[in-house]
This record gives sequence, structure tokens and C-alpha cells, in this order.
Amino acid sequence: MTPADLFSHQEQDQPVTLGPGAVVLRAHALPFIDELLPAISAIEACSPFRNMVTPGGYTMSVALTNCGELGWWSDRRGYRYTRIDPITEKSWPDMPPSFLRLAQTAASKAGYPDFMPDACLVNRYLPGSRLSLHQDRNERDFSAPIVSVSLGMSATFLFGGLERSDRAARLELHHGDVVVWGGPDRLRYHGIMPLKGPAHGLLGEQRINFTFRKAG
Ligand code: MD3
Ligand code: FE
Repeated sequence: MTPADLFSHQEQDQPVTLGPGAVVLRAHALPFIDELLPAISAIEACSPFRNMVTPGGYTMSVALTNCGELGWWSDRRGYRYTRIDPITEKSWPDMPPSFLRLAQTAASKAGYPDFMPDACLVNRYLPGSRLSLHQDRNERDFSAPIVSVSLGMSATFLFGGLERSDRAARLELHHGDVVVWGGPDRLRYHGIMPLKGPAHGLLGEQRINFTFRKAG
């Protein structure tokens, strides 16, 4: 059996370790789903999804919005966190209570009982959208983990090493999966292969991912 087969046949109810600080909680978000979908609509109504431009001048194929005190932003001048959405010129929408509970229950299961995220990036992938290998290093404190939640269509996640040139392993992420990345895995290169495959029963032809961070 290949590692991919092992991942796809694993028990749904026990955490799977990807590295010393990386834990996959299969289907952990499913009990929250009835609260999450309306909460995403409410966020989107305040701060719509938009395709940001990278410092290199490329428009991202992933559309993004934020909730929480701080929101991630990219333009020709660089990557950073802002308190104000530059499009609406208002604060980013509040982090919904259901989002916070989901992030904190997941972080606790992974060994981070005091996780207090102040930022949540919401990514929307349509068929063909991808995220090339990158590190998340715009946050002030790398001792806090990142919690990621996948909804909708399945995607192939790439997790590399601490150098861009390190060979990346692959993992399928499905609707409801939550991954906690901390400790020595916090700065690993990672990305998402171009989205393809069957539409999701509930969300249709899209994948939504949110990542909770302690940014400030
Ligand atoms: C590993 N998002 O928003 S989530 C991102 O599915 C991002 O939309 C991807 O990478 C997505 O920055 C991947 C999984 C993830 C998120 C953050 C990490 C894995 C990580 C930070 C460090 C190591
Ligand atoms: Fe990332």
C-alpha cells in the first residue's frame, strides 16, 4: 500500500500525525457545518471574495477574504496584515463564534489548548485554482499554530520541507477535514494542486478553506 492509500483508509475518529507538530483531524468540522455555511455568507456579504495581486504582479487564482481583527492582504507592495479591508475601507468582519469554537477545539486536540487566533483567511478555489508552494511567515509569532479547515471539493495538498527545493509529499484533503500546523512544521512550504474532480454535494464546484492564525 502507498502512503496515499494509508491516508485514505484511516480511521475517521483518531488524529493522524504528519510531522512532529502537524495533525490531521479528519471530519472534525462536520458537526459545525450548519453554522459555518451561513457564517461564510455573512463574511462574504461584508468583505467580498477578491483575487489579490502578488508582489510579483500575478493575480492569484484563489479568491480570498478575511474575518477577525486582522486580515491578510497582498498587492504590488508586498504581503501584510491590515485592520481595515482596503476594498470596503471598513474593519474586516468579526470572527463568527462558531469559527472560533471550531479552531479552538481542533487546536486543543492537537495539543494547543490556549490558541487565540486574531485572523482568519478564507480562500475560495474554483476548478483550476491553485496555490503554489509558499511559507506562511507574515505572522509575528511562529510559536502559535495555524489551524486549517477544508470544505467542499477535495484537493491535493502539498507539504514540503523548510526549503523550497525540498521534495513535497501529497495528502488529499476532504470536506470537513481540519489540520493543525505547529512547532517545527509551522514554517514548512506548502501548496494546493489545481482544483479538479467531482463537484461537492453541498457546496458544488468550489472548495473553501479557512486558516486561523495568531498574526499580531
Ligand atoms: C502548513 N492555504 O492560506 S491550508 C494559506 O488549502 C494556505 O487554502 C491552503 O496555504 C489552502 O496560506 C492550505 C493548510 C496549511 C495552512 C497553513 C500552513 C498548511 C500549512 C502553514 C504552515 C505549514
Ligand atoms: Fe499557506
